[in-house]
Amino acid sequence: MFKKLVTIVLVMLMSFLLAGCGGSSGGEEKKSAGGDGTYTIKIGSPVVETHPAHNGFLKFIELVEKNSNGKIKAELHANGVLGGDRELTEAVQMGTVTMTLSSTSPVANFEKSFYLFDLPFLFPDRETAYKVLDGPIGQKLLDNLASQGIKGLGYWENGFRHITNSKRSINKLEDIKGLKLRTMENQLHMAAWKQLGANPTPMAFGEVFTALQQGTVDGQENPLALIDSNKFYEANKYLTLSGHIYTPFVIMMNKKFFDELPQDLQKVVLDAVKEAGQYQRDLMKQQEEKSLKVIKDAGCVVNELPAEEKAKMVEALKPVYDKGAEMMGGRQLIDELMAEVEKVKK
Ligand code: TK8
Repeated sequence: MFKKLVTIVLVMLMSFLLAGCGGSSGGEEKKSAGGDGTYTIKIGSPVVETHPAHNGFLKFIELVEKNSNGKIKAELHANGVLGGDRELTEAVQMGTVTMTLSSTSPVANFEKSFYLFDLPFLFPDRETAYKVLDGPIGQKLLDNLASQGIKGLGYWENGFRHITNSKRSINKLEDIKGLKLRTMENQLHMAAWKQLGANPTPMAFGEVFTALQQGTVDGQENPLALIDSNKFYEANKYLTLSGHIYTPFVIMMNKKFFDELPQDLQKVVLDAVKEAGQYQRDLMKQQEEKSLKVIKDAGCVVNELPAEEKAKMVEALKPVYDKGAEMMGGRQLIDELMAEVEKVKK
């Protein structure tokens, strides 16, 4: 009898202790606030500290800490130490990281509407890209992330993508044929390079430099600032300025964390992302010329894809739009975006 009583008491004690650990005290939803009522944003960044997106995060931190009167604190884990685009997006979904940025291309594997920005030659210039991204279509895609447990906060700039390789200058479209090109982990990018006769190899960004150095791939394509910050020019002698796709960075936060912020602090976060984004975009414009000079001074052979070849590339990549419509479940978003581009472009 005594033994039975002890067992019942022990079981009751264990269940009380477990409830204390697993649930939140008082039964209300577990809040993101720390014991002192402050909120800590743990930021994971996949880019190196010499890239303007790092400065963008530093500006964001300065703004949220100042404008929240210290109620929000932020810590930045840079240089991809917490992972690349995919790992960080998954970490934000789980809440083990509060906030990150990623190129939109890998995010398309989580939310298919983001394939929209992988369509070639979508934007004539960066100002048009900004207006579309900061307008209703950009907002629609940010809202679509909610189904993934992610609060889309805004867009910063990665930029127009150009091709580097170790084999040859690309002076005409045929020169692309047979090149082993690293692509982002994105089916539309792979389809585009296959369409041009290259051999696309999808790979996380953090593996690219080694793959180029070891010759696993002949080349890759990225904006100038990343070719510079990640020193791809050390492994690739040839740079062809093609500008074939404009890739945004999408700024993402764990949705539960954002929803649990008081409304005034939600506005502080959104305003800080917007202001830091404007700052980062301005830095990117200045960086472009600097990066091109670094690449040229490193001895790279740099050429602009001739206009007539670019026109052939645009024509050759038209089927990618059909593939994009298939991936996104219809052409509606594409048609909306192209109408928006016509409306806002200079
Ligand atoms: C950085 C990547 C990079 C992207 C790529 O994490 O993977 O080539 O352009 O910016 O998102």
